[in-house]
Amino acid sequence: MNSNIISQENDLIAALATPLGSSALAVIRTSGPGCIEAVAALTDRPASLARCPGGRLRRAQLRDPETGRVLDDLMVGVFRAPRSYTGEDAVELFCHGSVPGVQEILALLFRSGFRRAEPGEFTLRAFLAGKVDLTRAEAVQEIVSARTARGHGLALGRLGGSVEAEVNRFKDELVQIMAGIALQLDYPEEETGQIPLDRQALRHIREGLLQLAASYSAGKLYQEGVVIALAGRTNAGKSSLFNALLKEDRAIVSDIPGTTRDYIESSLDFGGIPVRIFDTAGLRETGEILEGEGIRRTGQVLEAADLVLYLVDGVRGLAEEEEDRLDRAKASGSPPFIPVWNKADDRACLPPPEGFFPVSARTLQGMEPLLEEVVRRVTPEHRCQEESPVIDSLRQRDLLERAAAALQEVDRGIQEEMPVDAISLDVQEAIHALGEITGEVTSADILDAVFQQFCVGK
Ligand SMILES: Nc1nc2c(ncn2[C@@H]2O[C@H](COP(=O)(O)OP(=O)(O)OP(=O)(O)O)[C@@H](O)[C@H]2O)c(=O)[nH]1
Ligand SMILES: [Mg+2]
Repeated sequence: MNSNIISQENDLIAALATPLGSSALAVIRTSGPGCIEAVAALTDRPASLARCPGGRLRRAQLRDPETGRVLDDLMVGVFRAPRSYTGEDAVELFCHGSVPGVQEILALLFRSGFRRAEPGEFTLRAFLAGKVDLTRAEAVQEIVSARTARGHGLALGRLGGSVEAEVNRFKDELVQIMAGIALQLDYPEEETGQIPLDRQALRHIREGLLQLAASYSAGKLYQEGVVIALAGRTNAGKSSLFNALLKEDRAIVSDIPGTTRDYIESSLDFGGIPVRIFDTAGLRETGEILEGEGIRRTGQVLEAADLVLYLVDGVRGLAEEEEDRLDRAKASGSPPFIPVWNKADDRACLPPPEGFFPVSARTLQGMEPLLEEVVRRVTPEHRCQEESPVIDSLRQRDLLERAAAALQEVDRGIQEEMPVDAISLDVQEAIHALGEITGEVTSADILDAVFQQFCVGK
């Protein structure tokens, strides 16, 4: 558990920063005052390592001081406070990526005064040392868990301080307004003749806050992605389209109806959006038990999907029960679907009904407009421009909304000509919420909640 890690700062921590498995290299991270000497004492060159300037790499042998046994021949990266990730003295061990080797080195460190680092503890220390604000600290984990290049790029922007800068800009404006109010409160008898609260400016800030809050849906989209399912009657060409989208021969295609019995899942990158795509069993009334089970599972996949591509075999045309099914789905809006008219390459293909996208899973004709429609449908209203920051933290979104709600109260207060000191409380509430986003004001509970989501070694 992460609780109390704040009170434990300054002790020596260590953790594996790379996945445990066979690899060329593994990186073990350590941090804490005195950690350079502590690691140096476990090597064949304790004195020279202990004197090593920060930002240098040294080759050394790691030895168990009790037995003298060599555990690894490795590179030691030395960082001196405050010029390290955590702001403390820190050592990174670049050792061979052997599972038992890494475990032995960690065990040696834990016998030698180091404690196993909690998830996110290195970044927590960086935050407590004032090296990063909370939005940048959160971005570290968001980078690690990014699933597409676009998601990665957005998180990298946040690490660069895009969200911090935006939030601070709003906060500074509010602090200015607050200063004006304070002046008014200090000299109430002096009629300055000015309205101390610029309603227009406040509304502008509120809109900006809401816009940043709304970018969460885009941030979440690029980070968590969407589920797309292919559905339709047997032989409509779902598996063929699935393979065409994946550009690999993944699902079995045949002209025997009921080829796909269970759903098949794969991952794709659609314009930077991570997509989990499902090929499902064809829908039809069936007496066969196995196929019935497949259709039942198809139902589950369709319920969970963010978007369904509903395929119709354009040569066979729409079945009556199919028309009903689509009408019902359209009326209820659930699940959201795009109707697709497949086999457009076939001479016998009928003209597609209104609203259908004609494609051929075989020749790939019509695929581009279909894919554009898919991206359009899964992209939220908030079209994020390349430059504007996008948030990916529910915590940040809630606080932005809280600040915006407080500003709405301010606006109402002005409208109702409430006393300035009452109004100022809401301005303060908005400032406080923004301060919580960057971690300027924060509690141990909040930090626990944020850093618990991290990987160990980050
Ligand atoms: N001409 C033509 N034939 C296609 C196209 N797409 C699929 N087919 C053929 O249609 C038949 C069924 O294709 P599948 O992809 O297996 O269809 P499915 O919807 O997955 O079928 P089930 O798994 O049985 O539900 C196969 O013979 C495919 O070669 C297309 O775009 N054009
Ligand atoms: Mg199939």
